[in-house]
Amino acid sequence: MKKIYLGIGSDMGDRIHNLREAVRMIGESAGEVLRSSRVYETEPWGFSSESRFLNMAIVIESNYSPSDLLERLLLIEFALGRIRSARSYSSRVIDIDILFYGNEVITDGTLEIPHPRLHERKFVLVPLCDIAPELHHPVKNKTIRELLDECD
Ligand code: PH2
Ligand code: MG
Ligand code: MG
Repeated sequence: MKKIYLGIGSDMGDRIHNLREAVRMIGESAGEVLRSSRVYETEPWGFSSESRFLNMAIVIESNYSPSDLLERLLLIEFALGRIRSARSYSSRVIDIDILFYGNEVITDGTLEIPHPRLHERKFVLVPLCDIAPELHHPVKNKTIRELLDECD
């Protein structure tokens, strides 16, 4: 069993409902949900938009391989009505990102774990710090709390 940290965000529709449904469906088809962070309202990062996000982080326990897990998370996004746009960042009903997969470092085209931009993003680090302040980033070689302290 691996401990896997996920970041979840929504800035369209009934945002809190979208987060709750995502967590419920992750528990049903991806792994056991061990802990959930609080939910934070955040400004859009990296693009401009009228709407604010709700963001949270959870940790699950699962035996699925990273690619099988990713496939399941994409199916959940799709089931909740996510339509992927050609633009890199845009508003979305739901986004579920794999932040950490155990302490593994994975780079194979579609999958990059740990998530390559998590250390730049307070909307990821703040919720993550709720549930795993001492979690060690295997590439940055720092804890989540340290990464959050350094993030501007
Ligand atoms: N996700 C992005 C880009 N920008 N900004 C906020 N506040 N929250 C997000 O979840 C988010 C974002 C790409 O996935
Ligand atoms: Mg994302
Ligand atoms: Mg994503």
